[in-house]
Amino acid sequence: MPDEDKITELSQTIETAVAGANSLGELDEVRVAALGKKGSVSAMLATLGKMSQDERKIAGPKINGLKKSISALIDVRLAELKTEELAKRLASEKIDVTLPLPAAPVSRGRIHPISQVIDEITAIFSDMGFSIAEGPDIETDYYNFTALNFPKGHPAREMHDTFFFNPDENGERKVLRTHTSPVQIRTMETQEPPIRIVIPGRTYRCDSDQTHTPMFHQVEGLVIDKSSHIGQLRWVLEEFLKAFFEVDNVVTRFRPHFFPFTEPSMEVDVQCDRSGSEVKIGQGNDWMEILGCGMVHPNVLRMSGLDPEVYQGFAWGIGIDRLAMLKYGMPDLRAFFDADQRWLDHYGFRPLDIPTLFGGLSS
Ligand code: 2NL
Repeated sequence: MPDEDKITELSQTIETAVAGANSLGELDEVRVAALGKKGSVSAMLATLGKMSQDERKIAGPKINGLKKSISALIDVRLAELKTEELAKRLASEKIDVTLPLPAAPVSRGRIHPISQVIDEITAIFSDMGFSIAEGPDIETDYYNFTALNFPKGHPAREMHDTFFFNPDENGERKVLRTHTSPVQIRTMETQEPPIRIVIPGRTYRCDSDQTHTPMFHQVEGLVIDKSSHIGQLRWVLEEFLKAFFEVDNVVTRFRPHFFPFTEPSMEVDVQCDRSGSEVKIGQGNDWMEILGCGMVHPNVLRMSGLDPEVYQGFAWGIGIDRLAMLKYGMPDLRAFFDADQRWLDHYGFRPLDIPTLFGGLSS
């Protein structure tokens, strides 16, 4: 049986340790060493089991008393230490509420000019009643060429600087689409006219120099109805150009051209002013080629399951990257794909400034 002295001695040792604990961590160590499963007080309590009943009657209340008093002591010291730590924090942590807030991630990020221009273009055409369509970047030879009236073996297939995949077991080569036109073919195959769609997306040609990148962006449009005509084509394109360049007037010039998928085919120039450092659309005496268009070739309609005696339509294609360079005065196409944070900080757009016709496209 532990005698009175031993209990007093243990009590004093623990009291000293509690008083000497100068942090919450240290105090917890003292608590575990005394009251924990393997603690000194617990060990003393365990000796009760080996005592006779008479001994236990005397020793029991004493050891339990020790446990209680130590517990209470620890609680008091705990409260003291907490108060001290809070006082220390209050003294050391000061907030200057007059400092400017650091920008939240959502406002620090920037939208790439190409994404911005795609959003602007889709906002304009949506407002005119067009739907937005998308399709795969990897296409079959059929959707990229055959269905678009490129005859098999026609040099135009090579002229597109196509990226070909290795032939499969049937000898068929998939391609990276050289234009977004395959999406129009897929739409004509599956949807009943009237069709009014625009297709923004990535396109690929094996070409790389100051004005060409192997991956670039295109937006194409397609309208199919029973009486679609070139007058409507011209209206749609001019309305688009005015809205996109945010000017009241554009003057266009339609020149005859050749594309396999349209007949007649045209290239469109816009009047512009090149006298300053930037090209200005809607004024001046120069011309600049901006897009290609035409009436959908009867062969293309037929191959997509539409009767050219019933339906006719028009289509156009525009390079998005050049449109972005023109509108936002970015001189070098290659910078678009350099992922240079400084460039993006300068030319990028704020994420919450979503382009709308009523709110302003680029304001
Ligand atoms: C250009 C010319 C053009 C089209 C794209 C098209 C698509 C179908 C049928 C007929 Cl499915 N045409 N697309 C038509 C004319 C021109 O793009 O120079 N783009 C940058």
